[in-house]
Amino acid sequence: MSTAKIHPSASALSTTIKHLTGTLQFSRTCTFPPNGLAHSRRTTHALRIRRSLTVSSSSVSDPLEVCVKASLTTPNRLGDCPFTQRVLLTLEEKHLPYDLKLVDFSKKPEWFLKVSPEGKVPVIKIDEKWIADSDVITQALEEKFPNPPLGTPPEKASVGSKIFSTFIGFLKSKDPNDGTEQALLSELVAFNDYLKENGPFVDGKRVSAADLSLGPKLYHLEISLGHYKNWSVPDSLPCVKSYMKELDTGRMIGSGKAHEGLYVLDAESSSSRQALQTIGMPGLSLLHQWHMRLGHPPIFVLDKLLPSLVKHCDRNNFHCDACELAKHKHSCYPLINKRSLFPFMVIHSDVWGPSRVMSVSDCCWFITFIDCYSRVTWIYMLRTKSEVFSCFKTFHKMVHTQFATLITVLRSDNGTEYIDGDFCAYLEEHGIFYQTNCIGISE
Ligand SMILES: N[C@@H](CCC(=O)N[C@@H](CS)C(=O)NCC(=O)O)C(=O)O
Repeated sequence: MSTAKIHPSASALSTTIKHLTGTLQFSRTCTFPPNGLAHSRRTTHALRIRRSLTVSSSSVSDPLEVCVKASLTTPNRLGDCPFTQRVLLTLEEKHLPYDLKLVDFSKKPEWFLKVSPEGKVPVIKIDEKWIADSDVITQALEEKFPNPPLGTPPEKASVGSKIFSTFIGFLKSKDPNDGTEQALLSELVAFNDYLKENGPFVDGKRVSAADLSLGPKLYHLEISLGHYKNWSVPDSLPCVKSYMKELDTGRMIGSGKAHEGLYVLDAESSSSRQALQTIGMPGLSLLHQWHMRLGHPPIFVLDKLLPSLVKHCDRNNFHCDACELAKHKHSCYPLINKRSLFPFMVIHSDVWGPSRVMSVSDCCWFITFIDCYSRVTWIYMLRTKSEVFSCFKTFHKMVHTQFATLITVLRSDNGTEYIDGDFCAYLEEHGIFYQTNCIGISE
């Protein structure tokens, strides 16, 4: 049996790192798509670090320039590099503006190789000097911008420090029995035990540089191992799991135990009660509120789920605007009251059927021709839909003979019956334009 934790989707006092799309200007938000894992089932998940804001007394007027790896799959997006994420999180945490310089790793430009001879990211420009390596960068940022302080006490600095190297070992291993998985697990178990005693963060209640380094690495670990090895951090390590979540979304508001594929909430615990709370809507019946909470099931389903509530409800008076609107194919068109300039200039046509009841002449379809100028309507009964073309020819001849005029436009709803076979050729031959609107729409 495993445990799931439930987290709120947003926290009011939060800094979110989201991807910068379009212009690559400083923003308080930028995301970390798992670059190179375009087919991962978790590619849409982005690393988000949300915590209470601290007020920084340091200030820089110009954004700091940071070279980062560009996504290999999506133009103008940040690629996946936990070292870069560590630096960006540090900048965010210290409220320092920055400018991202995306580097195309498939063709590293000359200017980049000049500032980073090893060709590695991240690289940052501080006091007109380019500095490489996330360890050196975060140290330099701490010295130059000490507030808020992010330093980790020396005795805690090595907590979790072997997780990344053992993860790489397991990721690269081809032999499932070579002990690399066990090595990673041992590191994660040790980290779980540490958090249980000292957490929720490495330095207790305070986020420190160690978390900003470890968080992106754990995120990278989850995405890569999930994608390449279908492996995830086991449920038996709840402190590591909530640490990752804590860095991702903020508070935990409830927990549930996995049971036969479902996470069952303990309704008695106060945190779960909070998670289960829904907002009551004054003016709406209880049944309607449950209808909305449960995803708008039909009344007969509600009857099975909540018989005592449905029993007291007048079924005929149970209406839900959202359900009705969801069934509408399209909204109404505004009346424009436009008509053609002379009779038979535009003919609107539509086919209807098949009718369940045959006519006395064995027809179950009909076609309408409406003159746009006069709104006079001709209806022809059809035995099959394939008679549409011959019927139109009959109508066309009738117009020509009886009214001594020409049809210039035939308009229908894009139904295939009007473009099949020789129909198009016939229209072309007689100089009739064929115009369409959306299928299923007669307006
Ligand atoms: N120790 C460096 C490691 C930086 C690193 O390995 N960066 C990778 C990207 S995640 C890189 O730039 N590799 C060069 C390449 O792939 O060509 C740090 O902490 O910044």
